[in-house]
Amino acid sequence: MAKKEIMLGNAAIARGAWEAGVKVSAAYPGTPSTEISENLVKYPDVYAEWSPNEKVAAEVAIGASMAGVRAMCSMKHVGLNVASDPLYSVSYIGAKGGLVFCVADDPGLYSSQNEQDTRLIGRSAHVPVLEPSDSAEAHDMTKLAFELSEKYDTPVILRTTTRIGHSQGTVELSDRVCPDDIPYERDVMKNVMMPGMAKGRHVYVEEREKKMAEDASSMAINRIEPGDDETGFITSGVAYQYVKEVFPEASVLKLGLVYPLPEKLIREFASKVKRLIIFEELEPFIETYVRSWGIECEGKELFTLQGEYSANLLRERLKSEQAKVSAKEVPNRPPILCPGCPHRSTYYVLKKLGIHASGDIGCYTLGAVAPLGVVDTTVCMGASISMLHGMEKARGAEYIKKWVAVIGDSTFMHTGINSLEDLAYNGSSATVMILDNSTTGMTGHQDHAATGRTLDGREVPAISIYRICKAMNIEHVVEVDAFDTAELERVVKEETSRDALSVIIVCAPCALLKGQKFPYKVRALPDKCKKCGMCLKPGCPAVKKKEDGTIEIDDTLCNGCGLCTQLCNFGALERYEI
Ligand SMILES: Cc1ncc(C[n+]2csc(CCOP(=O)(O)OP(=O)(O)O)c2C)c(N)n1
Repeated sequence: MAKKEIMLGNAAIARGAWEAGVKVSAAYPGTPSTEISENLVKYPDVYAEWSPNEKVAAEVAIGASMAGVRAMCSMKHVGLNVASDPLYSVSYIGAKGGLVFCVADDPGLYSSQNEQDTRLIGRSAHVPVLEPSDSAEAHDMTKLAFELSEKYDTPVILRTTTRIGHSQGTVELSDRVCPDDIPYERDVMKNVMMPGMAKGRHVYVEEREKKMAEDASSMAINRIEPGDDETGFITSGVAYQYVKEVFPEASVLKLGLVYPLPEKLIREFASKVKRLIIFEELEPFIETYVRSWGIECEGKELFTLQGEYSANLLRERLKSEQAKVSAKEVPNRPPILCPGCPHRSTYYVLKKLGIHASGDIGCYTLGAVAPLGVVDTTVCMGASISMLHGMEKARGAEYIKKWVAVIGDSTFMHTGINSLEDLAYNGSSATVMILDNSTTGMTGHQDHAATGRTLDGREVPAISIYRICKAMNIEHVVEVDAFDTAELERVVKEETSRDALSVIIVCAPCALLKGQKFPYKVRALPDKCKKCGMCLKPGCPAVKKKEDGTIEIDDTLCNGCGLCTQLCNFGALERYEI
C-alpha cells in the first residue's frame, strides 16, 4: 500500500519536487514560502541554498535548468517582483530541465506589505500558473509543474497562498524518479536574449501559450464536478474548499491551471448552470477573462478584493447566514518586539534623541508602532537606505540630520547593499544603521551570507558587513553593542552630526536564537521605585505597571537583557544571575 503522510503544504511541495527529481533549489526566505526550502534540504541528492535575494535564486535555478536538470526557486509573492527581471526573459528562453518558480501569495496580509496576486505576473510574463487546493495537490502539482515545464518548454509558476502552504493534509508518497540529465547543446537563438533572438522567441511564446490554453480544457487538473445546476462556481486554490464546505451540492468547475485559462471548458460549464459565480481570492482574474468572453457571471460585486476568503464569507454573502465561528471570539494580539530583542534598545536611543527612521522590512519594522514610534517609512526590502538618500537629494543635508536609515542584516545582504553603494557613490551624508542580529529574524531564523552558515547547516566563512561597508570607501563605519545604550547614544549623536556618510552596525544576536541566552533575569524592587515610568518607555512586554504605579517584571517573559535596568535611575530594577 502507498505510504501516506500528513504534511504541511510547503513540506508537500518539497516532497513533490524531490520525487520529481529536482536537483537544484534556490530561495530567499519569505513567509509563507520559507518551509519549502527548509524541508527540501533534508532530502538526499538535492542541492538547496539560501540565496541573497530572489533574483539571484531565480538565476541559480535558471542556470541549473539550462545545464539540463530539474530546478526550482521559491519565494513569497513580493519576492517575485525582485525576481521578475529574469522571469520575464526566461519565459522567452523556456526550460531545458524542468524549471519551477514556487511563489506564495499572502491574502489577508499575515506577514507582508501588500496583497499582490501572482496570477497577474504569470499572465504578463506569459508563464503558466498552477494553483493547488490542499497539501495533496501541492505535492502532485509540483510534480506536474516540472512535466509541463519540459513539455511546453516554459518556466512554470506554482502559486500557493498562506492557507495552503501552512495547512496540513494527507499526501500519498512515491519514490524519487530522476530524469536523466539533458546533454548541453549551445543554442544561441534560444538562450541569448538579444533583440534579434528575442523577437523570434516572442513569437514562440505566443504560440506556446495558445497551445497550452487549448490543452488546458482537457487537463485533469481542470475539472467539472457536476451538481445542482441552479448555481455553478468557478474556483481554485483554497477558495475551492470553502465552496465544497458551504455548497456541497453545487456544480463546480475547479481550476488547477489558472493561467492560461481553459476557455472551452469554462464555456461548457457556464452553459450548464443558471447562475455562474466566480469565487477567487484577491484580483478578479478569472472573472475578467470570463466577462471578456461575453459570459455573464458574478464575482467581486459579491466578494471582496482584499483579504483572505473563508467559508463564513460565502455563508454571509450567499446564504445570509451568520458566520459559524465569529472572528470576535479570537482575541487580538498585535505584533510586538520580543523581550530581550536588541532592536528595542536602538529604538529607545533614537526616540530619546528625536530621530526619525527611514525604515525597512524585518522585525525592526515594529519600531513604527507605539511606544517606540521611530520608524516613519517602510516600502520594500532595501528601500530604507535609498529613500533616505532621495530625501537628502530633495531637501539637502540639513534636512536629514534628524534622520537615519534602519535596516536588518539579512535585508542589507538582500538589496540594502545596492542602496548603500548608491549613497557611497553619489555623495551622501546620511547615517545608516544596520541592525545586525545575526539572523533573518522575521521569517524564523534563516541564515545568510553574513551569518557563516548555509541552509544545510554547514559552517562557511561569514561575509563581514563591516568590511563590505569599508570596501565602499565609507570612512565612518562603527560597530556598537546594541545593549550598551550609553555608547549607542554617543555614536548616534556623533555620526548624525557628521557631514559625511556613516554606517553604524548595531550588534547583538536575536534573543530567540538557539544558544543566545542571557544568564540573567531582572527583578523589581518596589521600595525603590519612584513610578517615573522610564523603564516602560521601550515597551518591553516583561515590564508591567502595577495598579499602585510601581513596576513588576514578568518572570516568564524576561530575557535578562538588562535594558530596563539601564534606564532606571533609582536602582529599582536589579539583574540577577540564574
Ligand atoms: C522581497 C522580499 N523577500 C522576502 C521578504 C520576507 N522578509 C521580510 S523581512 C525579511 C528579512 C528580515 O531579516 P533582517 O533584515 O535580518 O531583520 P530581522 O527580522 O532579523 O530583524 C524577509 C526575508 C519580503 N518582505 N520581501
